[in-house]
Amino acid sequence: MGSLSSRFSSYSNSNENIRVLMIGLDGAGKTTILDKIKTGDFVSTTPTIGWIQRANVIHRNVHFTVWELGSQPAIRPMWRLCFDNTKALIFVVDCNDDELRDVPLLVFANKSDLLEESDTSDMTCKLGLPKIKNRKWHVQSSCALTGEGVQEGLEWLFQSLFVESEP
Ligand code: G3D
Ligand code: MG
Repeated sequence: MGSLSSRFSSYSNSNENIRVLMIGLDGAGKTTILDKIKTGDFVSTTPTIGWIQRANVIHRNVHFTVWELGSQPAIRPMWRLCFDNTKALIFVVDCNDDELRDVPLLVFANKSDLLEESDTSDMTCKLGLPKIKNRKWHVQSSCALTGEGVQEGLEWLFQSLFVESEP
């Protein structure tokens, strides 16, 4: 593996496209972000193709292709078709979603059986969860195959919904 600068220059000196997938709930603003990318000064536009939309962008001399994937349940099985050679993922959240604004957030750090250590603190920081102040959140290590951690996660939800909110 090369250094950061050599990897950067190999991308910026080539015509290789960095493939990025953009997902998120319906209405989160994905298409708007994609449109913004398309109408920027440094962007070439491309047509919409059904459940998937694309925008090309050159940022710091590197070519990115951002694909917005539709989020309807019928479409989600097709996401996997786009995974090949994907280098990054963008997840768009509507931070003004009033209906979900205060609800507790449970993150299952699943497939913990595939890790030697199931320490979730690193992932918790990478997800930026400690910065969330307006809702309760919890990361639960789990293995859905054995059920390990699943009940614990539900118990946390129960506690945060019914016990801790009691006067
Ligand atoms: P999606 O592609 O994720 O389904 P869209 O979402 O890009 O279609 O956006 C859904 C709605 O959110 C649109 O409004 C859009 O204008 C609005 N929207 C997107 N980004 C923002 C933002 O940053 N701020 C605000 N205030 N609205 C935003 P409509 O009314 O067209 O449904
Ligand atoms: Mg859209």
